[in-house]
Amino acid sequence: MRILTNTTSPYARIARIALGEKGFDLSATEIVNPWNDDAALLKLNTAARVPTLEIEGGLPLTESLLILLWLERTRPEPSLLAGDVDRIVSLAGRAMGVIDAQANIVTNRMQIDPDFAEHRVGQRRIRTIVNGLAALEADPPAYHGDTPDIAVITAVVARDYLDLRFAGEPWVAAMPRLDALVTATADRPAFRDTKPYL
Ligand SMILES: N[C@@H](CCC(=O)N[C@@H](CS)C(=O)NCC(=O)O)C(=O)O
Repeated sequence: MRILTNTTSPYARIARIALGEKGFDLSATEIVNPWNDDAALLKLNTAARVPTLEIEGGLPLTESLLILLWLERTRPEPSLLAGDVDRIVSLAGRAMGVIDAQANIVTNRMQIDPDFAEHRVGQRRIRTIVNGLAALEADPPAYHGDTPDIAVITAVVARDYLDLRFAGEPWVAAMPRLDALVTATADRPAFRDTKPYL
């Protein structure tokens, strides 16, 4: 098994954390630049996006949440959905909304228009980030020190990605409870080894 990733993608980080928490060996991780149409990536994934996971037999798996679905089915323990599954999925959806808005702004700023965030759609994306993080801060996912569920994973990924890409923006608010979640999970190898960097 090998995973193609870059060092920044929140989607790839979600898959990598899940794989790590499930006990998969990620030494075959390959760093690629999806925007350069890396040949190995294009061969496996017509969308040329990370994460792309090549499983035994060479089959490519793509889409972070589908990779989580596949993982829960093929290696159920430890579960990333243990506990109140309704609440976990609901909170993870909220965090994914934040991550999608973050990635949308970053992509548009880098690839199309540095002023994207000033436009109407950019403003909507910022609103999603601000309101989504505020809601998660008001009612954060619970972490008890054992295997984190997907609500914890996605909330931590969203919080860390905010720091990576949006530090210093005027609309970024304090979020001590989400920061505490980041701190509480920081020493877990799956989180520590996938901390994003530019
Ligand atoms: N829905 C996909 C999104 C993956 C995605 O957009 N990855 C970005 C990096 S953050 C990428 O590879 N972008 C390259 C491109 O869009 O061409 C998932 O959940 O895995």
